[in-house]
Amino acid sequence: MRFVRNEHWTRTAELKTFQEPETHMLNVEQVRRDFPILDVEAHAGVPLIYLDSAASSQKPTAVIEAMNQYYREYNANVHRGIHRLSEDATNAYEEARGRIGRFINAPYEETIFTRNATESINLIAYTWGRANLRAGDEILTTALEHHANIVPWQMIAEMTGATVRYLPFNHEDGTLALDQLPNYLTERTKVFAFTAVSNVFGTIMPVRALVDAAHAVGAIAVVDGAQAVPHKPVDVKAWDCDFMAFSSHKMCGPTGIGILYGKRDLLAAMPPFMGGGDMIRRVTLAGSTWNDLPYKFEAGTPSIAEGIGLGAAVDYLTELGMDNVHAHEAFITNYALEALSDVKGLNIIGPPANQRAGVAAFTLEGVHPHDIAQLLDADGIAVRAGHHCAMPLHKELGITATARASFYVHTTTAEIDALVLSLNKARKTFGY
Ligand code: 7TS
Repeated sequence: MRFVRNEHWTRTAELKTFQEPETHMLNVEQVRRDFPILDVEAHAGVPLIYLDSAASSQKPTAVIEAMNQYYREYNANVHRGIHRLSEDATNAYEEARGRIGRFINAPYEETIFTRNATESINLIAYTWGRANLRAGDEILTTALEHHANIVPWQMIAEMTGATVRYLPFNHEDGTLALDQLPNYLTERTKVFAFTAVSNVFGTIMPVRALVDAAHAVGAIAVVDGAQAVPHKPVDVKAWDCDFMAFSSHKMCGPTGIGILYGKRDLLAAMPPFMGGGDMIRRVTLAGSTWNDLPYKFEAGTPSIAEGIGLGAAVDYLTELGMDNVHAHEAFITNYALEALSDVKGLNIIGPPANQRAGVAAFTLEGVHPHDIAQLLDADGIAVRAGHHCAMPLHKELGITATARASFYVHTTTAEIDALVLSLNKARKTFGY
């Protein structure tokens, strides 16, 4: 047992002692100095405890500065001018693409800039889906997905006459009901779209096994990597997935930019997503031909500062080491699950710590998740409350909402201790 004292807290709490794993190599105090927002007070005199990285991560100085530098020193459009600024901007933007691709082991021409994971999945549904799906075909996704991996498939099913099916999950631990997979993944299935990590349960999915199962019935495998790429090493070639989507803003990068990875042959055979500048080779009044990959899928002036910012985020995470990022989150998640289990009436949904990424969604008996979030906010603690864009998941569980704490490279055990104290306070406020 040890006593933990957090500057912000006037009382001390008795909490369990955890041994830091040997692979845990992040110097968290040093990491915290990289994030200027962590010095900002949530309210006057109340320090910020940011436990909402699964919704959007905070940004290190290196990312903010890379974007500032672009605007201050070489702001210009890319792929167009032959003047110095435009050349510098093009080089920085395209070099960022190369580094982002290497981060997930994707070749340059298979690394497509989009606005976010949502747009990446829509791009696949609208282009690959419209060209390849017809009545009688099935799209398989799962009942625990984020809406971004459900709604585009429903829309494309409506357009093509295909049917969407949903692999159930095990309610007690938030894992997929893999024993039922043969009933859902059949020769009618043309696409199997699933998340690598659940944004609510935190479940880490067996991606390679699911990809192999999809390929065994002749389906393509689409991986939603939005909650995976920011938190652990990801290698799209080792996964052998056909497509993978993720967002910059959840991995220390800016909003407004994301990535679609796709296998070259599939991308080459797909029609473009949007038409306009940059995505064409030649335009005549009679018709147009398309640019090479990856530009064929990138119509119009892109998010240049954001691409450069994501490149800086990838550099930052690479410098920390993704194995270390993952190890730190595993340590914090383990600590959090133990510490939260001491809060009376608190029920955490999802798997045990060893199968879970840095997410803990929970209910607290007698306190609505929105009230939890509001009471935590008064103590400077930022969590998300609601359905987390996973309404079917919550409906399956028979609940409307949960509160969710999520962790990242800067999360400390002291912050978890503060969360536990604040939740106990909330419980007492509501008379439980
Ligand atoms: N897929 C998963 C698994 C996600 O968690 C999210 C965002 C998305 C896709 C969509 O990402 P976007 O950047 O395109 O919006 N998840 C959350 C969340 O859990 N809380 O806020 C956003």
